[in-house]
Amino acid sequence: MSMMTSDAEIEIAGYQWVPPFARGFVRDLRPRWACEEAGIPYRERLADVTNKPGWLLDAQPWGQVPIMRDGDIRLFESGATLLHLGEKSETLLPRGPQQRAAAISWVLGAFNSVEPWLFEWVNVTAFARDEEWAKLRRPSLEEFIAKRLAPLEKLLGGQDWLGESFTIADIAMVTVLRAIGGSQLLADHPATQAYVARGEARPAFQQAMNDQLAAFDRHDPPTSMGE
Ligand SMILES: N[C@@H](CCC(=O)N[C@@H](CS)C(=O)NCC(=O)O)C(=O)O
Repeated sequence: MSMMTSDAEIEIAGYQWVPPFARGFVRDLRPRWACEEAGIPYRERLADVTNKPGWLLDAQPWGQVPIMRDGDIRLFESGATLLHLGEKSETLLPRGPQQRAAAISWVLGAFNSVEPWLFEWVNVTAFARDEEWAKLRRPSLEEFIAKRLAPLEKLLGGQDWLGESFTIADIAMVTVLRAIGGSQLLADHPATQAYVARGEARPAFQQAMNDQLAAFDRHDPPTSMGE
């Protein structure tokens, strides 16, 4: 069941249209997914990525999504939205002190210690793939990423989620790892690959994804960016 409803306290901002390659990867997926897991109602507010509105530029230093409102409270950074939603729901963030500390640590670990390298990998293998520097960088980057994946592979070989139960740590890590979905790099780490698939198979993930994609279907591409 979609938790989207027009009169919800929580507002999550995303884009009304993005090019096909970006669909399903826009980071408002993270708080949407968290709301679906916890049964927290939210409303969406959609911006034009080619002509960003003042409300987005004013609320996010780099004019990016997601941003979130909760009544009068305004937040930016997808990680901050997950931590904020975690405070509202024990399903998302366990209350036991050690489990809670571990979940928060993994959220930051996903965004600080893993995501930057995977972001660079997408750059090197897709956006800049024809550049000489990208070809030169790829082997050492992949070697480095493998070192970041090794401890995950070990942990996830023995358990389904990063902690004792599914938490915002898994929303963070699964959405980060999806950047290398379908790559040999991920296939070389079968337990981690299975973990990503497990996350993506959750009904809450599917609902969040469907709701993000539905917005793109409702909007025409901006005139400056035909498909
Ligand atoms: N670290 C930020 C990254 C946000 C981000 O990269 N947003 C992308 C969409 S996934 C965006 O708005 N890109 C358009 C732009 O930068 O102009 C977060 O996690 O919230």
